[in-house]
Amino acid sequence: MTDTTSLRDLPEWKALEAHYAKLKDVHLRELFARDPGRAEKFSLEAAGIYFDYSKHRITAGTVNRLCDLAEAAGLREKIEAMFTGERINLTEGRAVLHTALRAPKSATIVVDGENVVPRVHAVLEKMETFARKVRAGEWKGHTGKPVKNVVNIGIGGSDLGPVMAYEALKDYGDRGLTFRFVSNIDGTDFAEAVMDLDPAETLFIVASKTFTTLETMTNAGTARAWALKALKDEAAVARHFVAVSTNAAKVAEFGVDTENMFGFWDWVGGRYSMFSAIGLSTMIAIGPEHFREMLAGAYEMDEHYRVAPFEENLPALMGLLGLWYNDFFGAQSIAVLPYEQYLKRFPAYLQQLTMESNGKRVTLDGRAVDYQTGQIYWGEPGTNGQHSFYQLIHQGTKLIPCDFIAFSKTRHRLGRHHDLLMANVFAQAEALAFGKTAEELKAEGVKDWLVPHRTFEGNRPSTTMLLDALTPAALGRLVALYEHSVFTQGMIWRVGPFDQWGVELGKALAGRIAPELEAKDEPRLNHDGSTNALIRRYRKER
Ligand code: G6Q
Repeated sequence: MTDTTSLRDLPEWKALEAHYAKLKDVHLRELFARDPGRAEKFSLEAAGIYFDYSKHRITAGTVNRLCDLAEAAGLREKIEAMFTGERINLTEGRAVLHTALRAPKSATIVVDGENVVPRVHAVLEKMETFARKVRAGEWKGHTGKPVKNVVNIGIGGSDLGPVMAYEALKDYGDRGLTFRFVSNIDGTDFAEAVMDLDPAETLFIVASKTFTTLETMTNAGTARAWALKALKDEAAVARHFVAVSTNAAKVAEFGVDTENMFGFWDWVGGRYSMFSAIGLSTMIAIGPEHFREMLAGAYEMDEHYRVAPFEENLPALMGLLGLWYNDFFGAQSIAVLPYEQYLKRFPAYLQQLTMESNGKRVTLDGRAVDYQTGQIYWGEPGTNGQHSFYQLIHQGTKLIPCDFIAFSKTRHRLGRHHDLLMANVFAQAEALAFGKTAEELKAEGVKDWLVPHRTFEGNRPSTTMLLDALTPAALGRLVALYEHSVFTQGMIWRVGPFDQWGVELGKALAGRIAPELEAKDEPRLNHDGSTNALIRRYRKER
């Protein structure tokens, strides 16, 4: 494949276009009626995930053609390039090695002539020693009281993974410890997080890859002032603050002893960093053994992605199915619907992972794309979503493929709750796919004028992922599944999933306006009329 031709000129893309034209009006009812073996044919089990994709608007021919496109895009070689540490993050000149974070100690992954695996494991061991001390009450605060509260200060990739994992695995956690996550520059976030905490028992983890991010550094400064106001001694900083960063110089400048710094590397992207030292809060919450299980789960998915043929490869299939709807059916979004309360932050986590990665409009060689790239990911845990936005998915005018995520076992077997929860997830996927026809309604005696309102078109696609239980390993597998699905799509769309210039823009823009808001004398404003007026009004009212 030469990059001078558009993706849309590839014969494999054209084959999909022609195939789409034939399949677009075929109903899932018909596809299931035609093939009694469809459910078996289009379901897979790998790395502990039963992946039912039979309720998608596909045939065996669709899967073959999508896999041909992946081959033509050089996906196989690109996967290998990522896993072996090539600098595939071109715009930042970096390797992309979040997979090295979960590689076993015996693995060898070389970047710039150095095997990075021993460094990964050295940090893991340092985290473990620290986590054990905090969990055992041996990490004492400045006044000698053991630490009971852990506050993670970070934003974006340094927040969403840790808070999601904490919530997901809360029931594996030490309930004697309190965890809070502060991310927003809005002072309310910090104020509310510490309101009921005793500074003498509180440990702050300042998590920032760069240690320059405005929100995090502002919150960290506020945290230091809050702690010192009570503890009244600069020396307390060493007992109440630890840092997770790639930037030792900045950490030292902030006043954290670099002995209490947990490092990672430029080849770990922020939104891919929850398995690095950025996961320190997770490890303190669930303990080192469970953290290792989470890593092992992710590694299992990594190995599956690396070796399985695309037709049997969960992340590849997931990415290709997303692309099928995005680029051929014109679907703009995907709903992620975990039927598991502990995964309540999973959709928010995925939004960053997917949209910051593939929300790009130019290819890696800088040409504007002439096809759709990154989809909008959104969702809420079931069954709550059913009483809110599912209406639009069932009967609205938009096509929204759904990812249902469910678990056969619950941590809380209370009466019929779990069976009812599962009944709901199965029923939703069934109703979306098969709908309810006017004939069926009439046969039920529904009055004619009501029939259009109560008709469900169906033919709304979904994947159902069924896992045994939400364990640390299962969470690791799920996260790696989505990470690699994003990679699959990014490589086919030819975009760079590992940079985020849009985020950098935000960082720069706010820096320009802040002094204008804070200036004593009326500043000379050079923005557009709207922005100037907003700034003036705020200055008057603040
Ligand atoms: C993630 C993004 C972004 C980043 C935050 C925090 O991929 O780069 O969300 O994680 O901006 O950055 P720091 O960790 O450097 O504070």
